[in-house]
Amino acid sequence: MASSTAPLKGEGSVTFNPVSALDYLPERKLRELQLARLQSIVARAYERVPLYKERMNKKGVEPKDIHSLSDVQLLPFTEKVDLRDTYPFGLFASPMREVVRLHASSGTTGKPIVVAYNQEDLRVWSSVMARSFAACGVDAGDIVQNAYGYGLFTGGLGAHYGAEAIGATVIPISGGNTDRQIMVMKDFGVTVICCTPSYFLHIMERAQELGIDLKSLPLRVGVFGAEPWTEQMRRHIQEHSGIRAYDIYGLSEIIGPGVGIECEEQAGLHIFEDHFLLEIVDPQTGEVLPDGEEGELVLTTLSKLAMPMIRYRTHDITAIIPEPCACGRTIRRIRRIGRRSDDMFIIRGVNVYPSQVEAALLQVEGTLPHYQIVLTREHGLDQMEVQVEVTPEVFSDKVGALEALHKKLSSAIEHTIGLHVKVRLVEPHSIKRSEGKAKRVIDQRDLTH
Ligand code: DLL
Repeated sequence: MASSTAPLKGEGSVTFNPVSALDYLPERKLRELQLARLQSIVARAYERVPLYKERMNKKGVEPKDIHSLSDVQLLPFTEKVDLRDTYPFGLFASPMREVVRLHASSGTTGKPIVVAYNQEDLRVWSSVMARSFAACGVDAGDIVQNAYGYGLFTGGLGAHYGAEAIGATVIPISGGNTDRQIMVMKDFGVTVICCTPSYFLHIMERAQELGIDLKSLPLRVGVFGAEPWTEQMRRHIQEHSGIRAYDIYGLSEIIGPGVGIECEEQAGLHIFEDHFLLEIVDPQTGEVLPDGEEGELVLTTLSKLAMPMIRYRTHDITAIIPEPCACGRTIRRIRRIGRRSDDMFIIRGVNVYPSQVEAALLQVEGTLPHYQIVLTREHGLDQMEVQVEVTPEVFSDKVGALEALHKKLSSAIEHTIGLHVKVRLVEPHSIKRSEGKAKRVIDQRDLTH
């Protein structure tokens, strides 16, 4: 008779081996694997998705023309608007009965974009997320509080299955209800938190108000992503909460979280190159740039079956780090994504990115990392106001301290962006906190005039 602890039929070991050999393949092997997968995914896309076939025919290229990895450059780009134009299911390469999951990402305007997974795609997604957790030192002994939103957003379920795959204990708490997050973190002995960096700031602040010192808890790792954040922000988080904060990157169109992550070196994000082919292109011309140069990240999914993405323009700005990483992984790294080519705004002719403002603010003592940028237009002239919260000590201090701080901030921002802008010091708590992706820029300009 089978013992009661024997696995049931079809039930194997569910625990993923965290040290994935795929992270350490010899360069030549990795490129061979990429090429074989590229050839097969391009053929699949061509045969099954009318938009790809049409575009490739127009460029006079066929799947059989892909002989080397650089032949990817023969292929047409795919853009977010292509997902919108084919809404909801037009880019699917699997019949609906094979599709087992849909996610959607809402844009700022109009209809969301819809993405699809079949069983194999979900397996790949769990495995890249498992490798992501492993890269930042998370393992079966960890208790993971998953505060990414569950639902159509890919963050929740993506992190969930990856953490389960390495055998960690997952708490599927989702985002929001910050007091409960803190109670759970404390009472369940949480060691790993997953959420956006801006939401973690909110958790830190609330914990302090409740008199809970995060440094005294077992919490040791944060897996933060889904929005841009800076090195200065990492430093702030690590210093004030006593954890190691890792940057994780991904996007719904490609798979969700798990396209890349930092390892324990915290020196750039390793991309899981066996599943995602990366290129950096000039955002204006689309021309491929050499390694090390900054440009727009373009990704091709090498194994996604239900919805392959060919040369997808992410609009995320980064660069390939050509040097090998000290951790020994052979999959290459990209620099932290500080900005998108489309989150830039132009003030009086100067290009400004929110991340530049964040970096400048966090250099100055006496402010809190809660800020927003308000754009207005007065008498036809663009105005930019940076609202930043100050610490309660500074706020309750004499006017002198506030004035000195104001001066320091104005000059730090001016120094970084080359423009003199309005700075408004605001009371602690007056800026809306985010539970997911933070909205840093409020554009009140009426651009129709
Ligand atoms: O944000 C997937 C995700 C969930 C990533 C949880 C990491 C953690 P989308 O909602 O489709 O997917 O948004 C994708 O968010 O193109 C970037 O502009 C931005 N983004 C994601 N991760 C980072 C990051 C998820 N680590 C878009 N740094 C991407 C900077 C990021 N920006």
